[in-house]
Amino acid sequence: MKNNINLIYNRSEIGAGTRGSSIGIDALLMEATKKGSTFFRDTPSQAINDKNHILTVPSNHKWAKHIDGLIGIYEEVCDTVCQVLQKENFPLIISGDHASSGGSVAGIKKAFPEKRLGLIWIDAHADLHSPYTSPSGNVHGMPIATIINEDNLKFELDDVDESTKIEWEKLKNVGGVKPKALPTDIVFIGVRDTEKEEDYLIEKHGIVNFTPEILREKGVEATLLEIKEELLADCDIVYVSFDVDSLDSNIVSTGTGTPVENGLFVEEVKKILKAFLSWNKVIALEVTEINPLLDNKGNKMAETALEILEFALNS
Ligand SMILES: [Mn+2]
Repeated sequence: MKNNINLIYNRSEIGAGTRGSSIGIDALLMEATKKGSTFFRDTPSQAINDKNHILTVPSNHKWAKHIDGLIGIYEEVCDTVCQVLQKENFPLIISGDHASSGGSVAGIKKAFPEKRLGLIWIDAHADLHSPYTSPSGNVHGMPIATIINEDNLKFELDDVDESTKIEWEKLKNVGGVKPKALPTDIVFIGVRDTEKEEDYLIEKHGIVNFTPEILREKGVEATLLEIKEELLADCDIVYVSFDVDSLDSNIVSTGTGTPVENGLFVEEVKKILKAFLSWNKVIALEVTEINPLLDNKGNKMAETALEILEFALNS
């Protein structure tokens, strides 16, 4: 457990393909109030200025929708995360869509440019697309590409116009360091819904992916040990990103932008997050992609995220 947490709410949902994840943050806070949880009440917090108003106008950037707005979001998230870290506090970022995490990592790298940064990505997806390979143009599928500076031009499918190319370079440059992490310093947990362009990068860079099956075969404890003692042993600091779509959509709910079945169990994620929050190398956590508008079971995804967080945060 970290005792110096500073909450950062990023209600931007401009990287997502479907609207509603901005409300995910308030669904979580509402649930906490209802359950009598005092964590959010008692923890210092600040909010990023979202730019969700731009979503009423169609984007000019077909293969990186609203990337012009996202650059500002990345910059503000970057500066906020950096300031929290410089005060020796622990940023807990609760974000609408997962594009946010590129800004979070930029902020970590801005605060610690000399440190080797590892990433633990708990997600159904690999988030490795670029505007050149994305099937949708939704930037929440691209944050790792911004972090490792990977365009994957070998699989160039999309006809990306010059202005989008310029904005994409700007997005990757936020925080002033490029790349922000090495692909070999990324560990996936729960990734099970990828495209062939991403599979190529996973193989090319040798990114280790603990799918739900592999996690169960190895066991949670052994997996955690392998991550800490082997895979990320040479990293100085570690960022953990928890996309709620890593959870099994049949067991939990469809309350997230891109729900995927056959995912992680709630008990597994509880144990994983609790273990990482007690690891001194872990310096920031992000929780993202709760979308109550898509939830088939009321507010189940926000309730579940609260249950996981409460468990992980209490020592
Ligand atoms: Mn994601």
